[in-house]
Amino acid sequence: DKSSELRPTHPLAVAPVVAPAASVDGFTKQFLQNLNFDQGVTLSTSDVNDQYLALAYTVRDYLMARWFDDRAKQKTQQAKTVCYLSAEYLLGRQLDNNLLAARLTDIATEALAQCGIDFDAVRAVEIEPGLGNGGLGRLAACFIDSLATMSVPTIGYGIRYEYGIFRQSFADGQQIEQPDAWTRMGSPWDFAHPEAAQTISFAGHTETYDDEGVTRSRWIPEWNVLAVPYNMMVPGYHNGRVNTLRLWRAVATNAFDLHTFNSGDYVESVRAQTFAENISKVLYPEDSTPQGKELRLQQQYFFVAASIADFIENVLPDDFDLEKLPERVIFQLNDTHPVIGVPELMRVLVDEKKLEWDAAWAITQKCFAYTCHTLLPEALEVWPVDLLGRLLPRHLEIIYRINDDFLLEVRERFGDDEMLIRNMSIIGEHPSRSVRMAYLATVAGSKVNGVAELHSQLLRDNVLKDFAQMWPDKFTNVTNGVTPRRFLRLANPELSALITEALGAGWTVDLERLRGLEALADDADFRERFAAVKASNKRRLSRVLEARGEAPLDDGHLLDVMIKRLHEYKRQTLKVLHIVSTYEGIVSGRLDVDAVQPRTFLFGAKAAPGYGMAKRIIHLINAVGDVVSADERVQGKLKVLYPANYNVTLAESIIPAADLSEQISLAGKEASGTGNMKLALNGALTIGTDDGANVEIRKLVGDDNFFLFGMSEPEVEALWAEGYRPADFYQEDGELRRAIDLIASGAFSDGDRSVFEPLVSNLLYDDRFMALADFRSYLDAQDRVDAAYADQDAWVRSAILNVARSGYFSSDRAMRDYLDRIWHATPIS
Ligand code: 6GP
Repeated sequence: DKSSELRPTHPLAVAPVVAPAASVDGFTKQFLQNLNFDQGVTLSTSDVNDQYLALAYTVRDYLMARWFDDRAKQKTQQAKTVCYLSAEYLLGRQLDNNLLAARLTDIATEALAQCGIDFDAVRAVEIEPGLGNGGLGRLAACFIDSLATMSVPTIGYGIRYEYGIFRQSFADGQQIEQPDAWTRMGSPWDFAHPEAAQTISFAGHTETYDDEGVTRSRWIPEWNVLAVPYNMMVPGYHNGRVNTLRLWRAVATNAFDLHTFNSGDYVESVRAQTFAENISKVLYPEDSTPQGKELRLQQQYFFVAASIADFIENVLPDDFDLEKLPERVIFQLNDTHPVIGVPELMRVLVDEKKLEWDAAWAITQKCFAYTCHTLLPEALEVWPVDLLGRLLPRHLEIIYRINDDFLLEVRERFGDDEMLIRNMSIIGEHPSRSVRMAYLATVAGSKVNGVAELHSQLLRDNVLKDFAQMWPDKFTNVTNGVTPRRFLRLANPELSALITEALGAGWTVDLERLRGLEALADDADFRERFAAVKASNKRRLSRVLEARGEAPLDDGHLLDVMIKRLHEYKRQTLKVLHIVSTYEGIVSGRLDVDAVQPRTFLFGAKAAPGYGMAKRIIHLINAVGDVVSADERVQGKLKVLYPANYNVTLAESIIPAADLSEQISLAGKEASGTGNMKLALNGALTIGTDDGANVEIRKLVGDDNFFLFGMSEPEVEALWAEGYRPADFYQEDGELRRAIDLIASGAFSDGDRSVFEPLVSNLLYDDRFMALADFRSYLDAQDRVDAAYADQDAWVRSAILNVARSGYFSSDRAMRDYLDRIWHATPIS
């Protein structure tokens, strides 16, 4: 038989794949080979992008053998796999992270030097894959890093958007968006597998049929698209493990629209293909405020259906008994975006695998868990019933059935309380019939978690109150975390070296060890070295800014940073009011300019392109910055910097340099925040409200090392209930009045009062996020900041204590909490 003839016999063909020698010579050889044979250039004819790509291929070559092993194990092992379903992964640059994980940084540095190549120039050409908007996407990236580092079998599933989050620039201070063609110069970190594509269907109708005496449903779809997987390596830190991030790209099936084609309109029939490929074309740039567009639902179903099919068909062994599915997988729903996976798994189990409904539902409920990342009511996704029914008719039927069964259960438990039934129904009736995805996720999920203690409590008390009463044990909290590899070890090499010298190297995977720094906070020599690192990081940031054509940083300035998406609830406007008020104080003579603490206010933020108010706030920040930075009366004491296109890469330069971290959302609105953790971990002190994870940061670092201000969440509620009138605060506070009047007067818009009028009247007559109510308290806290900064020794001590006490905010700890409380999975060797 022919198959025996074709068995491999060559020794190399049957040997396991091995990595190249981990030496400078081995690395150099591999690198030059990749330059020659993959890039098709010699060293002398190569340009910096060739060098970057060849270097990336070389790093891959070292990780490859372990990746093969770990993927093979996934089939044979009995361990449970975490399938993280997320529409966003905000990965940041890969090169340095992967070198670090594979212990290749020093070898690569030496190898490139021996090739006469400037490593920093090579690093600089990498375009980060910006496949996410903000916190939710970056969290997913931190989580998969931690899971790999902890040797937990994991597949991250998502979408390979052709265009990630837009590139931001400013024209006359206003945001301009440009498409982010991140793969334009090559994408060396992912591997396309068109042969492993899944066919994903849409639209059409459903019908019932007789299946040997059983009436079953089936879906007759109208059109298909191929989901082509792109695999990326997710290397663990120094543990040899390589997990997989599998991102799906939409490609048209080769089934042309035959009717159009035969009618002779070739061009029209090709257009049908581009229609299908639109699905993975672009990341929706909305953050915390979904638009409810049909294409978005297509994206969600597309990646979730492909992922579930992939896991069942390709990751599980053949003939796997699906009753045992919960032993082998947990699908973690990163917010509501992947929740359509719930009816999809039901459809697969009931329609395709022919399981009984009840058995399928029991399996499904154990296979999903849901993380909520917001509290804003407008951020909870709902899909109009007619839209969902048109695109996914069978799924709508399944959702109705899930809802019927669920409401029956509610009646059994709580009686015929029609109000309660209406409030809890997965189908909302007002303003029009729609599917409430958060409710579907809550009903289906084995667990529901918020992302900080306060947030989880508010979910239980408000947003999902009825559900929490029905199923108290379903609800839990896992406070977010950030990866110490990227956000301390890579972003802050000098502080990392100082910490390693003091505590040994183990802190990178056991961040609680930073506690050991507490004792050193009282050591004058250590404080001096810590301060020297901060100063050096400021110089580094200054060089980065200059290279981008921005103003450099001034010596002796307190660096005050607010980096996060532009959103009204985050209250960048409150920050602007502080700046304008200080400026107004100087120019009016109320403040003695010689006594003012020099400060640089640094903003980094993108606004959703359709979010008018957020874009006006960007304009205001830039306008205020131009005037304040240039006014001679200020004598250079206040500078405002707003580098365009804030992203992960820029964050890695800003965070280590920051002195003060602005976390000033209205209490009860920021689910957690993770920038707050990164900044504290790098020795910035926080000025913040009692919101999100700030609450936990303050508890851990101590009141003396945190500047708390503003209303608490219950106080916010009370003021709303009483009737909030922002104009009253304006009338009563002279400084606030003068700051707002200055903006209204046209002082920042060449005398044109109309430019910021909508913003001013919004503050005075609406102010949903109560900036005016917290203004006085905020300014008082800023005075405390200035006073504290004047005592540098005490400030540095506080900064060290912030680092020492932030170990809890490692995403490794967060992953342990998920494993224990939600996933019931364990690391494997
Ligand atoms: C964000 C939350 O706003 C932020 O507070 C949190 O730290 C982060 O998620 C990670 O949990 N939410 C989003 O980015 C979002 O799109 C729907 O929520």
